[in-house]
Amino acid sequence: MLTLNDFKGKTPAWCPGCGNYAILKAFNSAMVELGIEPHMVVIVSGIGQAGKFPHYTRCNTFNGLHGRTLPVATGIKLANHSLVVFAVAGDGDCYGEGGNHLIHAIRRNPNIKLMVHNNQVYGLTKGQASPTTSQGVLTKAQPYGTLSEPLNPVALAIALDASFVARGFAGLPDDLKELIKEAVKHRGFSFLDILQPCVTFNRVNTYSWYKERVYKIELSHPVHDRIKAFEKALEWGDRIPVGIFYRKEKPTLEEKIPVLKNEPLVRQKFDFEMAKSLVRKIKNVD
Ligand SMILES: Cc1ncc(C[n+]2csc(CCOP(=O)(O)OP(=O)(O)O)c2C)c(N)n1
Ligand code: SF4
Repeated sequence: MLTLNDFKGKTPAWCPGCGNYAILKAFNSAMVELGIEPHMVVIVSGIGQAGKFPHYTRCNTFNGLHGRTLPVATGIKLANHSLVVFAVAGDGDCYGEGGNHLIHAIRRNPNIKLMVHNNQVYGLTKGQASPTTSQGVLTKAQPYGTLSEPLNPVALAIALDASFVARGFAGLPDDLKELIKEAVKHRGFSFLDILQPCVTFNRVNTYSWYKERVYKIELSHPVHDRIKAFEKALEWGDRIPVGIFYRKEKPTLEEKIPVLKNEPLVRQKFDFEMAKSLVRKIKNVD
């Protein structure tokens, strides 16, 4: 029987109290409860505090360039779609450096699970403003206040008609675990924005700041209604909703590719003669 010990990785080097610990525990517990063994999982990350996540659990991992988690995760899923593929990123990593990849991953709808550790700062590089920092917030790099308006990632995902859009909070770890389980069970691209207090560099969006505002989305919320989901996504301020905003059934990228119908690409026999003839055709030597 699977236990949390099966997912035990290296000891985290995160600051004591960092919201990342709760996300790690919620992830490991979700895998145990779903009965998914570590060798069936691949976690892809980029650079940052969130980017270290795969080292602290025990699964297959790929730690790549800042902002490039989604194309790598998509490639892995296409090579072997029997694996459970996660992309893990910080808000800077996913909404800043990797923002363009987020848009196109949503359009393609690969069956991969994205967890964004949204601490509203660039944590690893000492707390400068990220795309989700509120306007006016002072940081060491923005001593006169952040100039730009913040990005609303949940509203963006719904506007792009993503097939699963949810927001979790590190201060509600049991609910977060359930959201991760729902994201895994969803057939298609699952987008999970996770509010993660950075206790060292974000002195505005603290645990208590969130606890005063975060509320769970009502059971009556119609998750298949895109307009209602969008209205809910625009709530940010005195009240911040967490839970599943939007859900839609649509074909995944893998399902749209005929060659993947029979079995994962990685198990298919490579037809060397056909490859040679294709190369000849491309080079125009036939
Ligand atoms: C292309 C590129 N730009 C900038 C950096 C420098 N850099 C490394 S980590 C980091 C911040 C990471 O912040 P975020 O993605 O929000 O993750 P967190 O550390 O907060 O989890 C930056 C800017 C880099 N490594 N590569
Ligand atoms: S700097 Fe912030 S995000 Fe990084 S480990 Fe410390 S508390 Fe966590």
